[in-house]
Amino acid sequence: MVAKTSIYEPLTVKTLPERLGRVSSLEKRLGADTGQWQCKEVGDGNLNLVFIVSSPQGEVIVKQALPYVRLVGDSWPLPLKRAFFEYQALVRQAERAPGMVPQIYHFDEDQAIIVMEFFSPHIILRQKLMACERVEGLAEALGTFLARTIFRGSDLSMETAKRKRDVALFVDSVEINDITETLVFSDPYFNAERNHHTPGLDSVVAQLRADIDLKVEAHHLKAKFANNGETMLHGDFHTGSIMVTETDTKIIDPEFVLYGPMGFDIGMLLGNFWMAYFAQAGHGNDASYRAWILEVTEEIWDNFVSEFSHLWRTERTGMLYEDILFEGQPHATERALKQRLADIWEDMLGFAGVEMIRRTLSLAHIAENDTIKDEALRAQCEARGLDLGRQLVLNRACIGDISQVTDLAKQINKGSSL
Ligand code: SR1
Ligand code: MG
Repeated sequence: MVAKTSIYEPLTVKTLPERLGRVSSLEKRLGADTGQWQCKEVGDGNLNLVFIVSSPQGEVIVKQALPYVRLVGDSWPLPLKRAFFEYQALVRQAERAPGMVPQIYHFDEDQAIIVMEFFSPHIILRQKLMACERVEGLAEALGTFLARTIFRGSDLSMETAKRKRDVALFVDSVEINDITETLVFSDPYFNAERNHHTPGLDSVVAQLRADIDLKVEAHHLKAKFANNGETMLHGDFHTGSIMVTETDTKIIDPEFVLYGPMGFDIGMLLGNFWMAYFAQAGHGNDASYRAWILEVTEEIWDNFVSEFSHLWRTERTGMLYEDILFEGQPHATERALKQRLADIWEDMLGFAGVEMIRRTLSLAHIAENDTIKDEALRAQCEARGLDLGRQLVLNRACIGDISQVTDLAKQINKGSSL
């Protein structure tokens, strides 16, 4: 029997009700009368179409991949299969960290469409950080999510054949991985075509690109990213992939999913918090709010360590550090756990550093900096981020704990990195 396929066509607010009106899972949530459906295209990311579809009965999100990078246009083609990888990632994240990611209502592979739960009244965390608003329980939610997905997607937990099949599945996301490999680890270190930066940074950028040690270290991190498939990562875990209310935290958008090093998601996340900290000078600049951002970074790491350690002690069912070799002897694995955490810590610092550099010099920047209208002030905030990013990459083996990064960030924030 030949599989049924349908020719891909991008949705519009006009065609969506008619095209999705007969999907039973949508009918169940929105009602059968598509005349009552309201569609709004809200995609503000770099890649996809995103619609909020509402009716008197309910609301859903409809996300559709475009066959190119939306930020750049059709001169940069990008395969639709990323929707398939996102779908597969969401299924796995929901199993490993229940309640943290949107429920999937419908998936159409040919049309690259995922229909999923709409989180309301949540907003993107980046917006919250720019509005200087706190989120209760943020660090605990993020640290725990990271530990659960990182631990449970690895050989520490999974049945090894299953993990190997997953590695093979996600390794096919070549073009998406290429975006990260290029934009994060290579482009910032030379005058790449898609780069751009705030003009006031010219001399800092020249110094940074002349820093061969930095380039070499960034490339060691690239090798680790590309060749060290330790666990299933979200792959794009910045503050734009997190939705929050005052008291609730959810994770979205894992289309950059890949098997990679355990420190990557945490590094990307903390790097984005540290940039948000420096950007505060352009968003209210309240000392207690700045302190809160740094507290959150410390607590994310602490929560990650504590949940990861708990899972290590209670759920180590995979082929690594088997019970029979350790507790069974009896030789506790505490030493091995400490060493694994030390490796993750060092990688995390390096990935945070390269993320801070790429979000300032490469293609996709962060709203916290982009929305600072005063160019001189923006350059100062960005220069401080570059300063910390560079130090994290170069000195990652000598930074002992997270309070040292907090102190360094505070010290950099007092001076001029220009
Ligand atoms: C061309 S895509 C640029 C960036 O947007 C995504 O959110 C990822 O962060 C990617 O690096
Ligand atoms: Mg995204």
